[in-house]
Order: sequence, then C-alpha cells, then structure tokens
Amino acid sequence: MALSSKILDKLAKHLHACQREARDTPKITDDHPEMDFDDAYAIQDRILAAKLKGGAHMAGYKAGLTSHAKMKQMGVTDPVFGFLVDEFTVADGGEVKVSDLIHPKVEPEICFVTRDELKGPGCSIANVLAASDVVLPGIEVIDSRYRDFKFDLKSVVADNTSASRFVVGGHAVDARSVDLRTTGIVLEKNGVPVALGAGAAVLGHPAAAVAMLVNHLGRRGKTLPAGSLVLSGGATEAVAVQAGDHVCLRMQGMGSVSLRFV
Ligand code: 0L1
Ligand code: MG
Repeated sequence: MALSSKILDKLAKHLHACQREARDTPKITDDHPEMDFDDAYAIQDRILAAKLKGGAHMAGYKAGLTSHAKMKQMGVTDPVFGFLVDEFTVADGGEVKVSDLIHPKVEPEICFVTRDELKGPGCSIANVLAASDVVLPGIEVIDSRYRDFKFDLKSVVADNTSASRFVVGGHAVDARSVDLRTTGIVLEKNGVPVALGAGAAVLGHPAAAVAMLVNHLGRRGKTLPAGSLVLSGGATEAVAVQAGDHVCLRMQGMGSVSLRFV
C-alpha cells in the first residue's frame, strides 16, 4: 500500500459522492500517482462498506474489461473486479433515469449464478462450471465517474469499475447445458443491432472471467459465496445511451432482457 488510511478514506468518500450525485471528477491518480492496486481495491472496499452501512445489500460481483473489444476501447490490458449492490438493480423492461448518471453506456454480459461456494487461488473454468447453477443474459450500465472516461486501471478499480446499474432476465439455462463460447449475442438500441458477439469474446470462455474473480478474491482472503450473481464482463464494446433509448439484449437460447433510458 502506498497511501495512508486517511487518504484512502478521503478518496472513497469523494468517489462515492461523485457516484451518488452524478458528478464527474478527474482521475484520482492525477493527485496520487503513487497509488497502487491494493490501495485501489481498499478504496473500493470502503465504498462498499459505506453502502452496506447505509442499508444497501450485496447483489453480486462483476468482472470488467474481460474482452479484447473492451480493453481496446478503453486502452487497458487487464480485467478488473467490482461489487454489485441492490441499489444498482433494474427490473427487466424497467427504466433508468439518465439524470441520475453522468455518461452511461451499456454492454451485453453473460451472467452466472453459483450454486456452491468457490475458492481461489487455483480456481479454473471447470471449477466454475461445476459450481454454477444457471447462466442468463444481463445488460450492465457502466458510468465511469471520471471525466470523459479518461482513466487508468487503478482509478477504475477504485471507482468500483464504473458499476452503476444492471438488469438480468430472459431465460436462465443450466450453465453446463450450453457451450458458452459459441453463445450468440445481439445488442439492440431502438430496435437496431448495434453490437454483435459471442461468449468466447470474454477471455475465450466467460467462465474464465468468473474463475479470475474467484482467484482475485482468494488472494484477498475471500471466497465467492454460494448463490452469487456474477456479471462476466461485456462481450462487445460498450455503447453510449441517452434519454429515450430502448436497449434490448438477445442471447442465443436465453431469450432477451431490456431496459429503457428516460
Ligand atoms: O464493466 C466493465 O467492463 C468495467 C468497465 C470499466 C471501465 C469503463 O468504464 O469502461
Ligand atoms: Mg461490464
């Protein structure tokens, strides 16, 4: 760790306020270039603690920047991990108020629900599939708190990997009954396909993203509890949205899920 506890507290408060007030900020490494990844995850942990203290409940976990399309779009090279709480959830077909956000984008994700606890290090795709219950389609709404989406990986981690809203729905299927690498993905905005992909876009197999999350948690002395929802990461580039947009994700064999921006 490079930053003092006092600075970590201050940065967590700052980013949490930016999220709640839909206010952007320059990336935090501008003022703290020495910040390391342990600091960044410690800031994220502080934001989660503040949310739980304020009455929020854990809703799951997310892996981010898990596809080459997203890494290229954002100019970074490694996946990142974040948390989901109930205040981020949107009902299938529900509405998201754009005035609550800064500059939202949407991305299509294959989502896992686990049946057994998973522990790392050493967690593999096989372990994830063996411990999974169902997979289903989900749309993540990301909303980096950093001005003009200009950030580095450490700043993104501290900002809970841009998490802001998500919807899961469609038709859940047994995680072992489908080849998730060849699962086709069509993301539509206002009825027009705007991003196309397949599950293999996510690290070769979306379960690999869940395994990486589990190994990340293991390095930090944590496990992935049974019954966890995990968003495995955008399979395509993220698509910008504005008020009036209707977004629908169609996933092969798993139906569709949608939301509307108002
Ligand atoms: O879910 C994600 O892929 C995380 C994205 C973090 C960076 C961004 O805001 O694009
Ligand atoms: Mg995502």
